[in-house]
Amino acid sequence: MAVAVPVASALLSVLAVGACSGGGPAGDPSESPTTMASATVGANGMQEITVTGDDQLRYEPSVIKAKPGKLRITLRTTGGTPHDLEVRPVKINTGLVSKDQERSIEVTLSRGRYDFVCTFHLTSNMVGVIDVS
Ligand SMILES: [Cu+2]
Repeated sequence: MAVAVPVASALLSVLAVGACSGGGPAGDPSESPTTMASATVGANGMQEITVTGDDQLRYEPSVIKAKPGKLRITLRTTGGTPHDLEVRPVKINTGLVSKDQERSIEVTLSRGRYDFVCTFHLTSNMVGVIDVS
């Protein structure tokens, strides 16, 4: 029983507050370069990865390689545009992360590919993938 759902649900109320953005033009749909990084294993045996979100509405890395098991994902926002990070199939969300802040979530994943998205910038294709193998 190592599921981190309570943390995520506690953060959802924060999300609802910031959900109404201006909805301006989506900007240029320039091809977002795909960057890849592997999760590292911390002293406690848990896999960890830090993902940044920037003002170009991109995640870095956008592809996370991990092994099956527990993975801690930390989202750090580097620009003035706040972001969140939601692992789609399991609906675990960091909540809104403002400039120079970071928040972590823990997910337990088996083999497969899992989409993660910024729920605020989904239409700008701010997405990534966790590749568990
Ligand atoms: Cu975003």
